[in-house]
Amino acid sequence: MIFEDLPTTPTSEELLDKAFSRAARAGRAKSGVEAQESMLQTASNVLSDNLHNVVTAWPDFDGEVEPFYRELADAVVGVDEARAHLSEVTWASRKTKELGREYIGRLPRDDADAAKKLRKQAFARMGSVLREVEDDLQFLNEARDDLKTFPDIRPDEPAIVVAGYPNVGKSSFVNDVTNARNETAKYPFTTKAVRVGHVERDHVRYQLVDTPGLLDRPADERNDIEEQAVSALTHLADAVLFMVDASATCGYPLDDQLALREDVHETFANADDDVGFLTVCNKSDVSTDVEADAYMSVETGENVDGVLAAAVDATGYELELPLRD
Ligand SMILES: Nc1nc2c(ncn2[C@@H]2O[C@H](COP(=O)(O)OP(=O)(O)O)[C@@H](O)[C@H]2O)c(=O)[nH]1
Ligand SMILES: [Mg+2]
Repeated sequence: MIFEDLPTTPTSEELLDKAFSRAARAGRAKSGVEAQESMLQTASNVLSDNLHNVVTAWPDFDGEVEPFYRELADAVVGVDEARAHLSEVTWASRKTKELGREYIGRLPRDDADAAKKLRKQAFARMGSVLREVEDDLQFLNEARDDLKTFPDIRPDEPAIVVAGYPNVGKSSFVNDVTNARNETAKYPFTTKAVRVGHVERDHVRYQLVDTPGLLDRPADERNDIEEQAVSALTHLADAVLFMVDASATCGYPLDDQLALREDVHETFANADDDVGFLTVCNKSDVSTDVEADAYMSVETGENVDGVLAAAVDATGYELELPLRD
């Protein structure tokens, strides 16, 4: 996952502590004007390099970040906002470097007291530069904490997104056919865990993505962030498996379930007219009283494999493989 390796962002306070304590150590190794010069050089390097590293730790949102993750990142932290904060930090990195150069150039050759005064002045100015980017560093650190919690979904592997009202059996299905139990992660904007399970067919690894809190209720009940997250999912999905419970023991009338199906179908079809769409009636042990592409019971195991095979088919992924008859 592209945001997994983002390091913690240091605070202004931490950076200044680090820079000034290293500078003090460097100063103690020398004397007179040289000591002041060494302190200036050290503080300027530590600040400038660390600020630069904060910026380079972030991926390029236009180049390296897959549309799915980019849109999710945009929903959660705001890509333009993150960019603006990063460019402030770039400014601070340059500024602390420049201040070091400027003050080293102004140091007198033989007046240690005057040199010390200038060095202190430079440190004070570096301190104000760091205070100016305090909020930017804090924003980036919080953004990093949010982005790190993204579920590990692989944009390069075909994905089957599982949708449908709560309690129709989505998680039961994903758990049953995959090894999903241990692969859950929370989106920062929902308290519910996203389940991603994997299953291999003909040497291709398929992902089954269960998205509680997003595709289990009508679109008009989603907030902006959830809406954008759904849009991010449309970049990812090769097929949608829409699950209904004709028995309505899930607690939602069948009519509502079918209305949600139209919602979800429209959302995904509008984004990508190649996306496969499969309506599956689960709980066939209780009721099959609905028109669907397939019927199964995760409870009894009836036709679960058939549904998985149909979902894999619906991704159309095999057809894209080269060297296939
Ligand atoms: N009778 C019956 N119950 C099922 C079946 N599949 C799942 N359930 C039950 O339905 C409930 C909700 O299942 P869950 O997988 O959590 O639904 P989700 O909210 O859509 O993820 C659980 O109590 C399951 O045991 C089925 O095929 N038949
Ligand atoms: Mg569930």
